[in-house]
Amino acid sequence: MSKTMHRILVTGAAGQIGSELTATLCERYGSENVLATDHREASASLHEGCSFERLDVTDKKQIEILIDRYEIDTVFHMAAILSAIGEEKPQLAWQVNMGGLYNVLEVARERNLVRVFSPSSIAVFGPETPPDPAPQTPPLRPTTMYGLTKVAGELLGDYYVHRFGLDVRGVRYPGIISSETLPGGGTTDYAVEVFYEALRKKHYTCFVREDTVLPMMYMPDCIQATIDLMETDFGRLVHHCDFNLASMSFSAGELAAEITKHIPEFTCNYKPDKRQTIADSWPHAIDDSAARDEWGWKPSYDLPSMTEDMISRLSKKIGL
Ligand code: AKB
Repeated sequence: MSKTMHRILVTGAAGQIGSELTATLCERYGSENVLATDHREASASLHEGCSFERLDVTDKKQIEILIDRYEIDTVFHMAAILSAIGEEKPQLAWQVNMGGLYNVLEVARERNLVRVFSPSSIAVFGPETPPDPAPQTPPLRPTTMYGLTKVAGELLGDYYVHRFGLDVRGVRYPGIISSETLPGGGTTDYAVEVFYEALRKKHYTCFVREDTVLPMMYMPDCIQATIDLMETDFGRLVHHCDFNLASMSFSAGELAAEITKHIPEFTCNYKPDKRQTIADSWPHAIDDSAARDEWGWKPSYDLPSMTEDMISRLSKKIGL
């Protein structure tokens, strides 16, 4: 049997996934048991209920102090520099993604924590990966700094499992589509931006080609997967830090066409920029049979149901 998570620290809690994950963890484990942290000041809604502290994950001492002060036993380590910013600032991406993860794992090892979640990404794949679908264990040769840090992060997490007996787990997130917090600095950000622009301006200029197909997932499925994996009994797991995770795959043009069903005036044009090269290096679809077999992963949303829900939530949020 796995040990139970009681006192949880979330890094990157003001980010796209971190903010919604923190809210769900508060509901599930009690907000008095969740500590949200981020390198920037978080919005007031994130503070509601749970404690918030500023945390720079590249500073190990700061992590140690918070883990001791709040008697933390579990870390969801969501802080990272994503693919597009990672190409603009590769040195920073290495420092935050590798340095931050190493610090978290070391503090977790030294204090014998119950569990660490260390997210990975479809960015671990590269142009040599079979794209339709990407298998669970192909040779991993990414061409971005972000992808490279995610491959090293998966290997490092698995090393801590086997060498030190630390319970570290992670999934390879596809592009995540969400209505609460905007993504920042990723290649798949167009799949969120398009909704805001469709509602506000009835037009979007997309930074990847119309025929660009990438694996995507709606936030409720993303949160469900994260929590399901973390609550699975350790004994069921063969993989640890590198689970492929799939939900839906569509082209930028197919997404625009789906939005047009709800907003008939919406138009989209395509002006690929340097993020196209990153998108072209990633697979179109993902084989997630290991996640399905080992911990029962099953997504709930597809392109039509995600689009309908996004439009309904964003219309309320932006007051339309
Ligand atoms: C990005 O685009 O960099 C991220 C990811 C797929 O990990 N959304």
